[in-house]
This record gives sequence, structure tokens and C-alpha cells, in this order.
Amino acid sequence: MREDLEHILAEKGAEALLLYSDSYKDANMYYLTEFLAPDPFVFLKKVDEEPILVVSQMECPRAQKQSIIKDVRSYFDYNYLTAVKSAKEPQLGAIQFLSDLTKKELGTRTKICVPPNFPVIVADVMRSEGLTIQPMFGVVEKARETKDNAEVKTIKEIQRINETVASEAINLIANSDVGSNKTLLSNGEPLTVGKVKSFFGHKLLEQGCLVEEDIIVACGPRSSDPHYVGESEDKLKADQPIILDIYPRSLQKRYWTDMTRTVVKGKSSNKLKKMFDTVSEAKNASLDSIQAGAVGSQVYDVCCDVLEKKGYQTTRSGKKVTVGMTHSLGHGVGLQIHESPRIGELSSVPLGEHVIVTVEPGLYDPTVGGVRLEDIIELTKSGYSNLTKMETQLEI
Ligand SMILES: [Mn+2]
Repeated sequence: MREDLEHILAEKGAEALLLYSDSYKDANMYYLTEFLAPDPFVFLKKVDEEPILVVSQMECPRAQKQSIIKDVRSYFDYNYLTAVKSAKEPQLGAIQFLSDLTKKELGTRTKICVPPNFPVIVADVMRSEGLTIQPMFGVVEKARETKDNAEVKTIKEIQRINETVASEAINLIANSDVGSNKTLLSNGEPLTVGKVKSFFGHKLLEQGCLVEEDIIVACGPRSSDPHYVGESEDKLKADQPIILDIYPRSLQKRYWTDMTRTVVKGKSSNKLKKMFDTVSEAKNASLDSIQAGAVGSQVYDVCCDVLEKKGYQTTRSGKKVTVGMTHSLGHGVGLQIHESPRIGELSSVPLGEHVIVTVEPGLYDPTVGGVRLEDIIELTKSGYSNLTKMETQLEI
């Protein structure tokens, strides 16, 4: 939560936090300001003091209205024009301006934390001016891990929409006819991946959500590549696994959700059925072992133990397998679709309360295809609250 920022900075030995970015692309900037702007602006906070926001003159009135930062200032309050006009290049002038502003507010002796994606060219200029710039991992990202009530409510709402649309899409597949070569037909036309994705895109948009980074609709053996998203012209087939990995974003609230279901229209092979049952078991066992305070690598181990006991391979301990579970178990979801914390072999830090993560075991076999089941959950002291209500059912 935002309140955590103060002690995270203190723990890291930072005396101030500086961000210089736009807030459409940079989730940290949006999180700290709730001000949406397409051009870079300045967030500056001294430890134990209220933050200030410095934006262009044009954005100033809007920022004063919309941002959660109370102290909003304009570039013109800091001699912006003089700095830019006297520079060799306008871009360098803007950086010089930022450096002057920071020096004026913090002086050169303050240890200033910047995020890992802070522009290196800006850091170079600032350091040459004597400022102490220290890029640090896991500052704003760490605060973002813990969701407050409003964030949980928002993600729940987006997940409700996700499930409504996913159910409709699954009905569309279930109600399709089977044509030659087992190609699924809808209104006499092949039901392609493009049509299903278009269905998702339209239905989600009608409810204020966006398919911003594509979604995964993968059928048959090609679904054995976990990140094969599905080509538009791919035809959905009967008796084959269809992975639906759906991650919409709320247009207005900017939060994401994430869910995966695997279905077969018609009859599943026994091999696939066994994979599905094992992934289900691994998901349930992982969920049973997760709670605030649990360590991600241990939850991943629980998952791998289930899979390996049933004779499947995993990439645990660096094994180079292409059949079995070839990815980690889960990831945080919030203002980014993949954010901290991760749940996998390398996750050694205990998970916090009110962290929202996915739990998504999968099994992959290039001769069969893939099975992946993904729920999104909120961690609690004694376990978790499942934000996903949708059932898992293989044959439809
Ligand atoms: Mn996911």
C-alpha cells in the first residue's frame, strides 16, 4: 500500500524518491499519483515529507483536480523556459531543468532513490551535477504488492466481467457444430481463434475492459507452448484441448485480472484427461499450502511434488524439459499484468497479507497440447480468498 512507501524507503536507506516518467506506461507513476498523462512529469518525495508533483503548465490545472498529490506545481515555477532555451538541444534542456529542480528541492547530499527504469541519460546528467542518484529494485513495486480494499474490490469487479464473458465464449464453443476434419463451425463458418478473440474483445469492451496485450486462445498440439497466443486463422477443433488465458484490463481503473481455463469440445483423450486431473490436483494442493507468510518457492515445490508424483516432469532445479510443467506457478496482478511477487523456485521472500497473485499450474506435451488452470487469489492471514468463481470443466 502507498502507506508502506515510507518504511520501504527507510529500510533501503534512501532519503528521497524521484520518478520522471509518463503514467500511461509507468505503473509506478500512476500508482503514486493517480494522474494520467502521456508525457513525462516529476514526482518527488523526501522521506517523512509530503510528495510534490511537477507537471507542465498545460497539465497543471488537471493534475490539481485529478491527482491524489496535494502539492502540484508547474514547470514554470522552476524556470523551465530559461533552462530549455539555454541548452544545446531541447531534450538536454529538459533534463537540465529536472536536475536544477531536484537540486533546488533536495540539495546534492540527499541519497535519492530512483526506480530501475529511470532513464540513464537523466541519471548521467544529474550525477555530473553532483546529485546522488541510486537506482533501487522493489521500492514502489513492493508497496504495490499489498492491495488496499479499493484495489481488491476493483480487481474482483474486473474478474466478474472476465468470467461472464469467458462463460459466454465457452458456450459459443460448446454450442458449435463439428464439421470436416473436426473443425468447429459457428453458423456454418469455421470457428477460428480470430473469431473467439474478437468475441472477447467486443464483449469485454462493452463492459469497460480492454484486451490490451492480446489473449491466449490456443488449440491442439500448438497449445503446448505456454505463450503461443494463437493466430487469427487457427481453426478450433473438436476433441482437442483449447486453452483460454484471458487477461483484460479495466479502461477506467487501469487494473488487470487474469484467468485460464482449458476446455475440450467433444471428447478428451485419456492422456489429456489425466493431465487435466493432475493439474487440478496441483492447483488445489498449491492453494491449500498458500497463505500470508508462506514462501513462494515452497508453494511451487508443493505443486511440483504433485506433478512429479504422477509421473510428469517439471523445470524445477533447472531441468531442461519441454514436456511437463515448463513455467513457474504464479505472479502478482495489479496495475501490471505481471508484477511482484512471483511464485516460483526463486521466490524466497514470504508472501504478504492482501497480496493478489495467480496460481496457474500447467502441463504441456507437444503431441497432445497443453492444460493450464489459473485462478487469481487474495492472500489472507489464514489462507486465501479466491477471486475466481468460475468452475473448471474439461469437456464441454
Ligand atoms: Mn497469468
